[in-house]
Amino acid sequence: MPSEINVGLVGYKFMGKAHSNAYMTVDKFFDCTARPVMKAVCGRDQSAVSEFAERWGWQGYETSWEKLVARDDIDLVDIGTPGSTHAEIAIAAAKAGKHVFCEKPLAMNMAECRAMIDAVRSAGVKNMVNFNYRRVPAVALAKQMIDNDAIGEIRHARFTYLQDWLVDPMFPMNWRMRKESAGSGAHGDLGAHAIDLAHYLVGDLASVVGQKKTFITERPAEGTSSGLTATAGEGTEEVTVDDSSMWLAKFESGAFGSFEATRLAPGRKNFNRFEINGSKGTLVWCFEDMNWLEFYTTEDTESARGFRRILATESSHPYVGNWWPPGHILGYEHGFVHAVYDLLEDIAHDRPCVPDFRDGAKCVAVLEAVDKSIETNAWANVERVN
Ligand code: SOE
Repeated sequence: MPSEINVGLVGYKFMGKAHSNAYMTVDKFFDCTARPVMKAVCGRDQSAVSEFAERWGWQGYETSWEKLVARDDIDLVDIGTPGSTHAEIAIAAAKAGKHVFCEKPLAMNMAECRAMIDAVRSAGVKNMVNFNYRRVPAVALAKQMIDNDAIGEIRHARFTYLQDWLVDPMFPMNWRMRKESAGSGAHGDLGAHAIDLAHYLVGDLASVVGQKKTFITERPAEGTSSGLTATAGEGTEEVTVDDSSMWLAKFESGAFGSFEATRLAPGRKNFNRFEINGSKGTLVWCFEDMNWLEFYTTEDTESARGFRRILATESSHPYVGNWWPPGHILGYEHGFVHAVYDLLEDIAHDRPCVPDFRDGAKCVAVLEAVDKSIETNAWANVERVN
């Protein structure tokens, strides 16, 4: 069993920071069987990536991902770059015998997903897609409660992911608004999280019908951009992805689902919310109040029935015992630490990762089914992924 896992990270912007923070922190709070060694971070701009490496505790840096992937001293390649680059890097990493951790959505389309799955399976390497919201303690608690039959048979599940950072038409272009780099807009960026939570909590989606729309079709050209901030350059550029998507779904179980993803909901910053109604109870969670889980059960005495709010910060709640005393709440970054902890343990103990590339592909299959339903103006079945 390895006592160390050497990591190479590709990408050093928003996700690069979230992942770097996770590697820096994980073995301080969690007893890792194999601790991560932050070998090298990779980016094209030498001065920016070297500064990032220094600041975030990477031993070194590379300016070509091909070089990073070929290095003998890297065990795990972590991909935190735009979606259009995931397949090429992941396939090369797997062929070089590296374990692969990849940001969501896994790839631009199902053809890329299938090639990525083939590559990791033939190489026999561990693979995980980063759906960080699964690792929020209140969400993992919801999963435990559903598995323990707390809400009974699920009938309705509503997933809403709303942001407002593009509501200003003067917000400049960046890679997230170009089809060739992002694949889709709110649909894939936010909808992917909603779909993954649906798969995790409710089960597989079977068929869908929906709409996508680009309300703001032109924006100031890109000057500089990082994360969700940007400055304008000269002129304007056409937006080639949706800024909103809305769709209905049927789960394999027979439950109904509704999904909404938008970057145009004023006041909603990172409003990733679900409400799941079962035959004897309801669970509600929203990331903007991420430590709380709401629970209603018909098993309470009738006169005392009502939603209770569970503060998921007790040491008995998933992941929490490793952090602070009860009530000392957790934040966005902790989900990434939990994901990295699970990944490192799975590698160390040679067991499958969850969610893996197959789960990432199942999510892309749903995104594509919604696109198909838009093209055909009808319900579309979700492709099965083996
Ligand atoms: C931007 O919309 C974004 O950073 C997404 O890319 C992330 O996946 C989500 O967690 C927060 O919003």
